[in-house]
Amino acid sequence: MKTAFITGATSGIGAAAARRFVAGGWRVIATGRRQDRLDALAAELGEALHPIAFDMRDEAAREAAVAGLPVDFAGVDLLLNNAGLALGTAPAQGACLSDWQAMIDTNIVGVVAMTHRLLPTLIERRGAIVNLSSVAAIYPYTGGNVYGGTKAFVRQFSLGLRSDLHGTGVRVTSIEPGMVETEFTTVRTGDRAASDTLYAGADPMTAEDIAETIWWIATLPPHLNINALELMPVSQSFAGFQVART
Ligand code: NDP
Ligand code: 8X3
Repeated sequence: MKTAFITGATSGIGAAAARRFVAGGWRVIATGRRQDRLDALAAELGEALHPIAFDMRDEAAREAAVAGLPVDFAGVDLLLNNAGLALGTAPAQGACLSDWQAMIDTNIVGVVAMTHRLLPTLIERRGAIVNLSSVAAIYPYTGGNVYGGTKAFVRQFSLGLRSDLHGTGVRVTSIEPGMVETEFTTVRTGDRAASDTLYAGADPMTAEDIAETIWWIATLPPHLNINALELMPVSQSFAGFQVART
């Protein structure tokens, strides 16, 4: 039986992935800060799920979470670095520095630290790392500033890991979705009413769409590696440059 370590499994893509991997016969370690969400997921998915509530930004908590894994869950075959957030929609000149720090600490430091901690077991088991980047890594937009920067880091870190892990059999993938309907938009705007309008009427992708894609990547034959995968809903595409005139 294989084991997936999924960060940010209390909602959205992470919760959908936890359900998908348990349905596929895997054990899942599910993490996030909200204990009540993890309790509900554990009640739903049973013994195949091992929930651990901790803040990804807390170094001691990260270490305790991994060091305290029960023996059945200690060998990790897949690390899904999914926990992440976007805070604020303001341009840089109106942004809050603490929001920027929270995104860097979660989206970059958390991903790097979890990867570093789990690399020995992933190498031993010829496992896989799937990192949640974003289209924001590639296409800049107003208000995307630090969020886009963190996701560009995740993409490049993933490609760099591919090089470093050459010959180990460990697979690494950067997934780069566009709009997915999750609690992400609520966190970003801090306001449900505003978030309802962010993707409203746009027919965004669902968390299940992304979970199914992650499952597909994880269950490909072991000689195949998806390096990077960009996905958008049909309703989303690109626009041009902006020009300021005097
Ligand atoms: P959600 O807000 O639904 O889920 C985010 C998850 O991250 C939650 O489980 C949350 O758990 C966890 N998380 C956030 N901060 C922390 C922290 N400090 N410590 C531990 N866990 C944390 O959003 P999504 O499912 O959409 O987001 C998942 C990933 O997908 C993110 O990395 C996001 O950037 C990326 N993404 C999302 C897109 C979208 O349109 N939705 C598009 C492209 C990429 P808790 O709050 O319980 O701690
Ligand atoms: C965020 C995706 O399309 O809202 O990661 O910029 S999008």
